[in-house]
Amino acid sequence: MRLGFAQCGIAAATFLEEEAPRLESWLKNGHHGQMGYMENHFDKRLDPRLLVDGAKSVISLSLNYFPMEQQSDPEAPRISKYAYGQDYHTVIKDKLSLLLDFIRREIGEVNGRAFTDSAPVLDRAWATRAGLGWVAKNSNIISKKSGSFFFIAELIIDLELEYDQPFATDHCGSCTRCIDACPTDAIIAPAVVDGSKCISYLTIELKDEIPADFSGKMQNWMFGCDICQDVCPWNRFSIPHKVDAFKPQEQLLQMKKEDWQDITEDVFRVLFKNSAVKRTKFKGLTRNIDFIKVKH
Ligand code: B12
Ligand code: SF4
Ligand code: SF4
Repeated sequence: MRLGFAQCGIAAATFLEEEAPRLESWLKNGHHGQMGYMENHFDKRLDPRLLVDGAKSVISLSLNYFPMEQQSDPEAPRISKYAYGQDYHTVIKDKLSLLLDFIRREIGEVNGRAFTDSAPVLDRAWATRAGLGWVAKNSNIISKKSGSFFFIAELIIDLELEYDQPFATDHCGSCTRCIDACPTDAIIAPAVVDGSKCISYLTIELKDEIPADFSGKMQNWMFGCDICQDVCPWNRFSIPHKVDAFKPQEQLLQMKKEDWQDITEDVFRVLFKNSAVKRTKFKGLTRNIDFIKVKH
């Protein structure tokens, strides 16, 4: 695809019947922790027709973010691969708006909206329905071709299209590597993650202090966590992305353990100018660095 998306599939815009009780019990059990936004728009999250007038189709797209580069100091606090470059929300929204323009030029007036991550849309449920991959035990969508290091985005439009077959098979088999490797036991059952225990939540979403129970369990992650994907055999097939905007700054890769511990707000601003890491703010990132400083 010219816009750089790796996969594309289409599903009919209908009510997500199977997912409704799963989402409800996830929320009831408090697995969203302090992510209050997950409690909002319950009905919209399960029915795209409530988000876009006359919605008929959900076009799901995946964008690879697997980086070629790594942080050079193995002792440096770790940043999740998805946040190495520029904020994916902006990068993907720009691509989706080009795609919507293209559809409008080719077909005519189409009512549609672009979504990725932040809206009340169950990105993973739509990706499986569109045939992009299966919901794996670590709850990520895995593609047989490329593993799981990709973002998911949607265009919800009022055009009826030809629909893909949902991805109905599971290729995790008897493997449990991700469940065994998760240091905080956040994967409480196959495909169910207690968000409030996930390092990604603790380092990015949680606004308070990180609870002491997690001391010694963070495995040096200061922003996000890739463990359950790094150990997954399907990610042996990951190939580096070709998105210039996702390329990390050299300075970010070269930062040593001590540089992170001494980071100033000015350096933070330069390093993370257009990055998703800005979400934690300087205060959040330094809280994380301090938390893992003594014991990982
Ligand atoms: C909230 C959130 C989080 C929370 C909670 C995670 C979670 N598992 O729910 C936290 C902060 C912990 C988090 C972490 C991460 N996240 Co996040 N997150 C989201 C967000 C905003 C909502 C997810 C959600 O609705 N959760 C509620 C649960 C109930 O829904 P769900 O996990 O999607 O599961 C549904 C399906 O799995 C379905 N299902 C289908 N078949 C089956 C079978 C069974 C047996 C079961 C039980 C369920 C099931 O049921 C569920 C309800 O519909 C989405 C973006 C979006 N708008 O969808 C990104 C998203 C899921 N995150 C993403 C990423 C990349 C991550 C991280 C890898 C980031 C990182 N490196 O730190 C980690 C991975 C952690 C993990 N193992 O899940 C990507 C996943 C891409 C992919 N390939 O799957 C998404 C889709 C963002 C995007 N647009 O690309 N995330
Ligand atoms: S991202 Fe890390 S903490 Fe979260 S479920 Fe995966 S391994 Fe566990
Ligand atoms: S590590 Fe194993 S169980 Fe976990 S997602 Fe990968 S294949 Fe599935």
